[in-house]
Amino acid sequence: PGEGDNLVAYKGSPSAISSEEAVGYIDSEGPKITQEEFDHSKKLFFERCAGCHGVLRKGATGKPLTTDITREKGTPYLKALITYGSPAGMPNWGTSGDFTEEEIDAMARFLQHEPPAPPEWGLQEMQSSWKVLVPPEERPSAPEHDRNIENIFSVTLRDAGEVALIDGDTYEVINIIKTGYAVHISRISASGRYVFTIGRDAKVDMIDLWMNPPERVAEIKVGLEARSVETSKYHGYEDRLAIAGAYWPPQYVIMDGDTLEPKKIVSTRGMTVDTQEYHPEPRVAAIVASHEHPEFIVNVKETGKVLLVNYEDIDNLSVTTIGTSRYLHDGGWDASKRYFLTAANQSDKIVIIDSKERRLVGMPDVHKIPHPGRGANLDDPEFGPVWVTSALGDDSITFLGTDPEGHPDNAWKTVRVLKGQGGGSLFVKSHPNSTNLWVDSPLNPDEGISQSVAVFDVENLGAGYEVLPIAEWAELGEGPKRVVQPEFNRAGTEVWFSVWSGQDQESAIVVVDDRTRTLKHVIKGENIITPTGKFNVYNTVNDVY
Ligand code: DHE
Repeated sequence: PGEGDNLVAYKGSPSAISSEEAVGYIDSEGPKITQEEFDHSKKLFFERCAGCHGVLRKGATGKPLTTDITREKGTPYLKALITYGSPAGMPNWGTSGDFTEEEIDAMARFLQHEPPAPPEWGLQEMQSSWKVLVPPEERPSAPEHDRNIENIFSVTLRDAGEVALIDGDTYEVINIIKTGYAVHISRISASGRYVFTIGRDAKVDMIDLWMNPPERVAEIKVGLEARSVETSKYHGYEDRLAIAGAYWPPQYVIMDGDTLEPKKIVSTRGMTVDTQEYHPEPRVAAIVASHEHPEFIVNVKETGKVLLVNYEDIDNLSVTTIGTSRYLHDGGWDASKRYFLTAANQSDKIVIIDSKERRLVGMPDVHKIPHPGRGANLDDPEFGPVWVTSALGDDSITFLGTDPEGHPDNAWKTVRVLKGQGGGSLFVKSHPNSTNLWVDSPLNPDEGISQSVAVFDVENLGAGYEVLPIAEWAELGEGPKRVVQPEFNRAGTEVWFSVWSGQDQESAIVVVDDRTRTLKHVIKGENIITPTGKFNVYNTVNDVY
């Protein structure tokens, strides 16, 4: 039993690390394998397996595959697992036709040899990849165009290695910008001027929205593989610093906010929170900028630690380390922007950090594999302010109380669980000016569910949800057409969805009128290739969701 193409597209995304960079040897303890089989298995491992099992196979979303374990399991067991997958989430690489029988046989033996390791990436490598394309003194001193910058959207064009900057007032594509490979997120500097993108290949690009058209002004590669970037937002530090977190090597780097010059690199290798044993590959997941202190809040996935990295004096760096739970992934602020809520996905918990007092305030259990994105903040008619997450593993949509002052009995507890269309949900979204809660389900194996969204009326949550056939509205040809990631416009009157198809197929962005829940506009065309994440300038700067 496999999980369908949608989940494989998510979990089995190729690592940006080229397998040739990873050095490993056939060792005498492992079963017989030819050099050719070893090299091909190494390539397949980086392409399909490293994302879940980790480059060093210490495990995360996928089980650990270190040689003490794989040698005990043996070749026949490993072959069966790779062929048929498992109910725990391992894809069925054999019966799906992705891997041949020979590839599976070689992979089962490869896994019983020590894992090949990719190279490190320190200051020297960062400095040689760093380019200031337009120095600060040559940049405009005021916007060179009269577009409404606060309503521009930065849209990931995943498989094209680009972002599209789209005018949210006119739906015009302002510019398409070459970036790193498969940009994961865009974040915007506190002034709203600069967009920072992070490629899967750990390339950060910095775009100046004041230029006409907006263009890149600096770039740097902070590692071999990464997912997160953020910029300083604390009062007095606006636009001063940027930070990027890497999957490989496991580290974060603090950079100059004007030029991306690397200033301080910090490794995240260390002990796990629970068993307190050394982990060689604790990947950096979500990063947000604190509004309470001059700090970045950094999620370290495999060790289960949240770091509050104080950037006041980076030569004497002070970091508050909060032990939470494994494996930290994505998250966002509550409506007051004091509490950071983040998913520990494999523990089925939401970790809640008080950024003002710098401590853990709660770790409520939620349903299977929470995946909030940045989450959604609502005013629940019965329970007051709540933060919402959906889930990958089942159809639950969980509401957590976030108002310790006005509603102390509900704070940091699950107050309500709604049933959505099904599992495979990645993102929820709302807006202070909206009474709707939008829930996607792009990874659900049922096409009807992955190509539509559910919308709940916050004032009448008992009434269930309405389903909107977003992909159908886009009027596209063949393709998976997964509907992913709701994002509001500046005014909170429209919600934008990506219809994410294959690289050679037609995709689109569908704009829905939030109040009437009807189609307002479709943005498509040859240059809208595999859109996924969308980041509205105002909402991203101000953490409105
Ligand atoms: Fe994401 C956020 C990691 C697959 C689209 N994703 C994040 C964050 C992390 C992460 C750590 C939080 C960043 C932050 O806030 O600083 N994502 C990973 C993975 O490790 C994973 C599971 C597998 C992989 O190999 O990348 C993965 N993610 C995907 C996809 O397949 C998605 C759907 C399409 C794509 O573009 O690759 C995808 N991830 C997104 C989006 C966000 C995100 C759109 C930001 C959501 C937001 O609203 O903030």
